[in-house]
Amino acid sequence: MDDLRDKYITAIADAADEAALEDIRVQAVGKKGEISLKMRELGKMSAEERQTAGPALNALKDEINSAIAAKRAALADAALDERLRGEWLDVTLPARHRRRGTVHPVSQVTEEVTAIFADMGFAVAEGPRIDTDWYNFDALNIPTHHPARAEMDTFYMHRAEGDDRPPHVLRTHTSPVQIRTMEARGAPLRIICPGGVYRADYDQTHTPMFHQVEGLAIDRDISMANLKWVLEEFFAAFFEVDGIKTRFRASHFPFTEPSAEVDIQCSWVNGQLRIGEGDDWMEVLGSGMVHPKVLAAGGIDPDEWQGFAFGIGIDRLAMLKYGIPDLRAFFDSDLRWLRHYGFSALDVPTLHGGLSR
Ligand code: 2U9
Repeated sequence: MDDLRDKYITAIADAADEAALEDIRVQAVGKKGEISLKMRELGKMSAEERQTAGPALNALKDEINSAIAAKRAALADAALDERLRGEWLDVTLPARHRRRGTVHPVSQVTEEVTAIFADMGFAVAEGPRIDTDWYNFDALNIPTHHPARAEMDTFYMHRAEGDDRPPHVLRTHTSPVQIRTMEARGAPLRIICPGGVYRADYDQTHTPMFHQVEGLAIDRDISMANLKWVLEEFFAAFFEVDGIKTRFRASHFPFTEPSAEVDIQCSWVNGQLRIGEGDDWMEVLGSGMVHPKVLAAGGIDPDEWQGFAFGIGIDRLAMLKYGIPDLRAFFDSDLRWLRHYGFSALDVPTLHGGLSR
């Protein structure tokens, strides 16, 4: 019995892999294995011999089975160790430099604008790019036959004959997001709405999809003076020039009254634009006090609340700040262009770090 034990325990310890181990198991405790055959011989023994040989054989069988289970676990551990050694990766190595991606200028400028307005207490609100004509037009005081609808070169979603659901459009501005946020959250409110918008227009300064950020601040005593301060803070932070001069020119938008287009001080030196110096003016955005009808459409009582709103083109801001000449290149997906104008993924804009290091 001892010889049998030594033979199998040694063989199990020496087994190189799972297959060798299985061979040993079959040889020892399989149906026709050496120990199973010995157990069958118990019948031929005297009762006395059986009394000692029976339990001893059972104990040996148990010992061999446990040794096989332990060895199987050890082989699995060793296989896992081997695999982990092969798949080892140093996550502290620097990122590869070849074929690295870049942050698109539109994304970079959206982050910059968001950081500046967040610092002034504006939260970001988002909404659907496909919306009903009520949210995109009617709620903004642009009724069905208003010329502003025609001017916006709207993309209408296809509707089957007899479909009586309200017409849907690709939003022509982010303003429907403000209406939805007014409905959902009520006043007071201080939000910016960045995102893509759509108009059927295409030339050097227009693409059918472009980006806007619109702002809305509603409270009991908000005025144009608050608007002016917020915008001047924004220009100073965004263009990184202190005390930049602004000019508010009376204008007209259906959704604001009074309305103003806002210019910033600039100069042209040898065909190059310089912002924040000189005696020229550059138009950068539209703004005004929210029209009472628009407040009412958003479920806010215009006798109790008032607010300012403004709209800026993000792509245009990116062109101005980073000297990009043609808007169409933003959406060509030309990798050489993206590598030239794109930003490192690690260059996250923060106010304390300087927005455009
Ligand atoms: C609500 C109320 C008022 C948003 C405004 C403008 C003026 C504006 C243009 C700037 C350049 C669009 O991207 S652009 O072509 N926008 O001139 N936008 S006031 O007024 C709102 C918006 C929402 C509820």
